[in-house]
Amino acid sequence: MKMKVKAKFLALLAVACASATPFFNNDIDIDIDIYGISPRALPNAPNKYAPASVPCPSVRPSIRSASTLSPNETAWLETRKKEVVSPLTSFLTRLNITGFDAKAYMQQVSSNTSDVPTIGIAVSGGGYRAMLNGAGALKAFDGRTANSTATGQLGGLLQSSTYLSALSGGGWLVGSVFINNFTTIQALQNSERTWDLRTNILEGPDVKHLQLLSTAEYWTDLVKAVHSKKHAGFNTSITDYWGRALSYQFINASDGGPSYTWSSIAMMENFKTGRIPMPLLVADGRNPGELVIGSNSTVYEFNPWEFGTFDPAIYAFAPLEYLGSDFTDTHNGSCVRGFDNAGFVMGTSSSLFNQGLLRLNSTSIPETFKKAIASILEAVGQANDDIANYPNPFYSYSGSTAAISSRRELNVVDGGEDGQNVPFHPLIQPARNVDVIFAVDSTANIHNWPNGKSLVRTYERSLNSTGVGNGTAFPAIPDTNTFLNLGLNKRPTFFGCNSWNLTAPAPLIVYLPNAPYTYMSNKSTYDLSYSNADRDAMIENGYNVVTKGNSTEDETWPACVGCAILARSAERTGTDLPDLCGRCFQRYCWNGTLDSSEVKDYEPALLIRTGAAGRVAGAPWGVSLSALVAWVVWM
Ligand SMILES: *[C@@H]1O[C@H](CO)[C@@H](O)[C@H](O)[C@H]1NC(C)=O
Ligand SMILES: *[C@@H]1O[C@H](CO)[C@@H](O)[C@H](O)[C@H]1NC(C)=O
Ligand SMILES: *[C@@H]1O[C@H](CO)[C@@H](O)[C@H](O)[C@H]1NC(C)=O
Ligand SMILES: *[C@@H]1O[C@H](CO)[C@@H](O)[C@H](O)[C@H]1NC(C)=O
Ligand SMILES: *[C@@H]1O[C@H](CO)[C@@H](O)[C@H](O)[C@H]1NC(C)=O
Ligand SMILES: *[C@@H]1O[C@H](CO)[C@@H](O)[C@H](O)[C@H]1NC(C)=O
Ligand SMILES: *[C@@H]1O[C@H](CO)[C@@H](O)[C@H](O)[C@H]1NC(C)=O
Ligand SMILES: *[C@@H]1O[C@H](CO)[C@@H](O)[C@H](O)[C@H]1NC(C)=O
Ligand SMILES: *[C@@H]1O[C@H](CO)[C@@H](O)[C@H](O)[C@H]1NC(C)=O
Ligand SMILES: *[C@@H]1O[C@H](CO)[C@@H](O)[C@H](O)[C@H]1NC(C)=O
Ligand SMILES: *[C@@H]1O[C@H](CO)[C@@H](O)[C@H](O)[C@H]1NC(C)=O
Ligand SMILES: CC(=O)N[C@H]1CO[C@H](CO)[C@@H](O)[C@@H]1O
Repeated sequence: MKMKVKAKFLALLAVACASATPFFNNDIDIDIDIYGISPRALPNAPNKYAPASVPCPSVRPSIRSASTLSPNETAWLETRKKEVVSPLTSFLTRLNITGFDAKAYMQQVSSNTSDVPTIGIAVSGGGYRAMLNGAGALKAFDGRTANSTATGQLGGLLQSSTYLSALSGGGWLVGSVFINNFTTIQALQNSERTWDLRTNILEGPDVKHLQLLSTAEYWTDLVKAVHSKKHAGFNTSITDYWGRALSYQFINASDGGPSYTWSSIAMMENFKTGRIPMPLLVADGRNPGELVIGSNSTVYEFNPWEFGTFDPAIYAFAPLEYLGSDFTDTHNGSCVRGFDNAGFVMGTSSSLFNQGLLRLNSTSIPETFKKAIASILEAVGQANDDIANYPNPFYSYSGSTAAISSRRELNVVDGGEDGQNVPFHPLIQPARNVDVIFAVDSTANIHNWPNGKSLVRTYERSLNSTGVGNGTAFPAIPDTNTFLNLGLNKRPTFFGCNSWNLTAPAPLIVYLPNAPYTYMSNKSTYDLSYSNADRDAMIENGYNVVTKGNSTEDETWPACVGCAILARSAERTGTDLPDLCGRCFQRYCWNGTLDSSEVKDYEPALLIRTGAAGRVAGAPWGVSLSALVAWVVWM
């Protein structure tokens, strides 16, 4: 059976490749809202997936130093800061912080926007597990979710946030939400054209009856798109195929929306007017043959306007819309647009999964099929199969190191490869002044549960403040054994409660580790298909993780979330928080205690065993079936 599945797929690949041309005649690109999701931002690329030369705008796009935020972000923040006042006031009021007049406080601080709490949300990587667990968190934080504004729930936090960062599988979540016009998780679940994870991504979407798309046609489309980029003169890599494939699952548009760009988010009406948070995707830098370790990686961000990094090796940003252009001082030709394809950006941040595509080739399959694959995926060395090729925007940029400025190409890899799998980096930049970060961690450390390692990595990196940390600060984080021994990976934990114990201003971290509330959500990172029931149970579990089972585990949890949000702001304004907050910090803050003794194992059981989700989790089929599917396809 195993062989048969592979052979079938490879045969289709061969067909797609050999007979590519006849399929290349349906260029109709229609986006009609027939599935309940509004058409999203802007399909504004000049030539679909292929980047194209365009006249440069009157002010030539250029590289700028990272010493300040971009003028675009600075202007947007002004707008956003005013917009969050109303949702944050309602949210804090609903949280029922006894002894604290949220309305009066918000009224007081709204006269000076720098006193208003700046909230960030960070969603970790970890494949579909991370996407779905993160989706549960966002669904719980989203005031548009049914019942989320009821007592004991956290709806409204998303509307009160300024930043939403993600990487890898978390990036699939954030990309799905933003590219589809800041849609809701429920809409992504309901739509027939998004988040259908029942079929493996290699076979294409299971909407054949709607799109008349067979697996062969699907692959033909992927190949056609990537070749169009190549013919436009750009180096391609496996990440291009991967990004195209992801788009069919995440972008609600014909042919996986080849014209949607990440930079078009900046042009969305609700974003421009500051009504939704700013999305940030994270990726790492790595040159061929190099190792990236947490303490010396270059961490890039894609924000709606720019691509670049605050790290000292580059310390610069390039205009995202014009990525692929020649930014050297002497250049005066045309510019390039359309390089920042939304799927390609999501694919870049999750390029670790490219290895799945390659593994197919390294088996005992007939030679003809291997050749077909080789011509599709191109010959890349095993060591570089996770690399996304970018024309180096920092080529000859004098502010970057010689190792960077001398390269024509920039190699960008999965944002989790340095072990910092929770994308704190953009949110701990001093220029952004974030007060509190809700960190949703779905990392696979021990039996696919997190053990705090991602936080340890970010903490260690921040300790080299004059080096690679470049002025960032992070609260003290204990070792991973302490996480397990004290159960800090099982329930929400706050880090950095005592700002006097910090070496420099740093946000308070509300750590929200993936844990089994109503479902055993420790699915393998390489589980690449989920039934709708499993998908929804994962999302519901994520919802319960961040709300502590809608506060059934602790009825003061919502108020404690409020205290965490207010902590830094109250300090700035010299405001005393009520006794309730003191009790919250006593309960949820890590207080410096260590227990580093060796941990034998960690296999938690379900916390809440009620409802349909609990029953699904109890059935052995849920886990073994998806594991089997993954094995059949990938091994
Ligand atoms: C995006 O969503 C907003 C809010 O729901 C809506 O007002 C707007 O019309 C939508 N934009 C598009 C292009 O569909
Ligand atoms: C970013 O700011 C520049 C001016 O500083 C402006 O020309 C450009 O239109 C802005 N970009 C967006 C997407 O708003
Ligand atoms: C608010 O909290 C108090 C105790 O701190 C509790 O008595 C009251 O019922 C709560 N109100 C709501 C609406 O949950
Ligand atoms: C606004 O608040 C910040 C931080 O609390 C303070 O530094 C600044 O002086 C205030 N600005 C005004 C105009 O009061
Ligand atoms: C919302 O709450 C109502 C009343 O408690 C309940 O009937 C309904 O099923 C809930 N909806 C969801 C989506 O939980
Ligand atoms: C990071 O450290 C490793 C091991 O010391 C080294 O091989 C690599 O070149 C370094 N990478 C960067 C970006 O400095
Ligand atoms: C896959 O196998 C073919 C045939 O053996 C080979 O030519 C090609 O280089 C391989 N591709 C990769 C990416 O290893
Ligand atoms: C700090 O970073 C600098 C530059 O990246 C590096 O040379 C130095 O070895 C680092 N120090 C530590 C203690 O890691
Ligand atoms: C919490 O509320 C959400 C949405 O109403 C629901 O899906 C979930 O099952 C609830 N959790 C518990 C433990 O009842
Ligand atoms: C710190 O927390 C540990 C458990 O995590 C607890 O045993 C200890 O009593 C706490 N210490 C203080 C001073 O609160
Ligand atoms: C306070 O800071 C020290 C030194 O950075 C650290 O070892 C300790 O764990 C911190 N305590 C808390 C509660 O964060
Ligand atoms: C705060 C801090 O150390 N900033 C430095 C970050 O890196 C750039 C480039 O090396 C320096 O110019 C900044 O001073």
